[in-house]
Amino acid sequence: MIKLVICLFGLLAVSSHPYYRDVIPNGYAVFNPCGASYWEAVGHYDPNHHTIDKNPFAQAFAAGGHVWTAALCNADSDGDGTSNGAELGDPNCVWTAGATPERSSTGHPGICEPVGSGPCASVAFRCGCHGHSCIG
Ligand SMILES: [Ca+2]
Repeated sequence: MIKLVICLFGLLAVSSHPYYRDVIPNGYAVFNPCGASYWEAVGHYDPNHHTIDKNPFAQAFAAGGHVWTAALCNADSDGDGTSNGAELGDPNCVWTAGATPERSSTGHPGICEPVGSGPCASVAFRCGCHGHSCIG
């Protein structure tokens, strides 16, 4: 019985969110506009936690069946003027799972950058702020 529980727990662990990071370019090294470390919870507004609220990139990723497609790559999910592919290091949208991306991630595909200014001035998200109250 204990072995069964451990096995089920293991299955849950591998089927949770970190898997998604394997199917987007630089999924484990996504640029963090709010700090020096990578943005770990890529689909969320909190860089370190899988909060309930999903950012626009996560919503588009889910709508497309959690697959890195040319359409998702070319889209600008967060509306900051730079495509998801360019932000994640696949500017030509040629990356496939397991391959080395063309370059490093230089932006976050679900966080409008620069945070709080330019095209993002009207976006409620601010660094250090997450949850419904600050997404607006
Ligand atoms: Ca962005």
